[in-house]
Amino acid sequence: MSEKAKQAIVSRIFGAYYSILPEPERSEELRAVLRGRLRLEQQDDPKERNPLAVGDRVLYRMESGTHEAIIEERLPRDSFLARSSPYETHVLAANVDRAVAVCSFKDPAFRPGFIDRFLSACETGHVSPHLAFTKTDLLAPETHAFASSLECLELLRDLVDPSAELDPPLEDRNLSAEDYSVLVALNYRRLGYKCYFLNLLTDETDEELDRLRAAVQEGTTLLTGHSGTGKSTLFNRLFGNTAQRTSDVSESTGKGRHTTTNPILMVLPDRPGMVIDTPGIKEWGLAHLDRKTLLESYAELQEAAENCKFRNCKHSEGTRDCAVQAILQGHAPEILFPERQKSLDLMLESLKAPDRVRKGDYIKPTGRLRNKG
Ligand SMILES: Nc1nc2c(ncn2[C@@H]2O[C@H](COP(=O)(O)OP(=O)(O)O)[C@@H](O)[C@H]2O)c(=O)[nH]1
Ligand SMILES: [Mg+2]
Ligand SMILES: [Zn+2]
Repeated sequence: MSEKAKQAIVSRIFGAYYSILPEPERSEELRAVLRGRLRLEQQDDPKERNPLAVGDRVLYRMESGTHEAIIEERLPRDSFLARSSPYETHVLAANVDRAVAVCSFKDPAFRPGFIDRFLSACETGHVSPHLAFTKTDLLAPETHAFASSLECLELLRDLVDPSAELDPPLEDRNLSAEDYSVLVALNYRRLGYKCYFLNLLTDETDEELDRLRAAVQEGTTLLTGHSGTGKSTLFNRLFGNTAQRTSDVSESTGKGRHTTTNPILMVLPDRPGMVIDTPGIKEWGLAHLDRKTLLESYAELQEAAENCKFRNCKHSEGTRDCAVQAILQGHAPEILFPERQKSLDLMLESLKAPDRVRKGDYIKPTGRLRNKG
């Protein structure tokens, strides 16, 4: 073991062993295990499911006389994307530059709560979020008309204005569920998030798709979203079939057949970028965040949090003259969009009573943790 340790990227996790891609070639995967004590030494968060995540940069040596690598050290993370329950934190990936949430307007249904949790996870993990809204072709012609109507524009403005009196009120407007989904989606664009409205089934050239493709050329991009929203279809539209799925270590050993819930890192030939594909994710819990961090992950509250005159303010309910509370209480020139406020209320409630699991919380503890009691 006199050889110098070399650097690699974790590309897949199979419980106790890993696939790693040696740098800088990133061509052939090695099967790797952890040096014995690494698990104990390197966890930032004791609830972390695994000491390593896909995308982690590691130092390794080859075990003499074998083809197995031994991971000796995890290098510091630039960014990470995590979801959590009160019992476990699952770091989906580390060192990602951006994450794309793929959200369909229909089949499966549009879920703004998921988007808001995704955005807060990106914000707190230093990952740049992108929102790909798919299946626009399934929207009714009336909804397409609503999306470009003056009424829609006015709603985007008035729903965040506490002094505006909606006439008629929202309930009396005959907005379909689809219309409302589009309104909610357009609000993310209003907030400055990078949004793409896509019909992935047409071959016609599409400016939105080209924009997204340009955004993912370099660096590492994670794709996520519920099952069936169009992630695989989007992947193929962006990269064709040229992307090389890294060799599947599980097939050669027969183990790890039940690891489909884990993300996979892929290198893109002819391009500098890498893509991390995640399986369909049902829930995105944020139990690893505290209340202040969660509030400050909201783009609409960040400026107020910075300008809040109290140092280290927790923005607690009842704090008089707190700039964040002023927005939440409706005393600021601009308030939260109703659906954003609803998501925030639900997330704050989850943090207050962590043992009561709600819809939207990520609850599934692993067998390992369950056995520990
Ligand atoms: N109508 C419509 N169907 C789509 C669109 N994108 C994907 N689909 C279909 O939705 C289904 C699920 O897509 P898939 O890419 O497998 O979703 P994944 O589970 O997120 O990977 C497939 O039948 C796709 O053909 C779209 O923009 N419009
Ligand atoms: Mg898929
Ligand atoms: Zn404050």
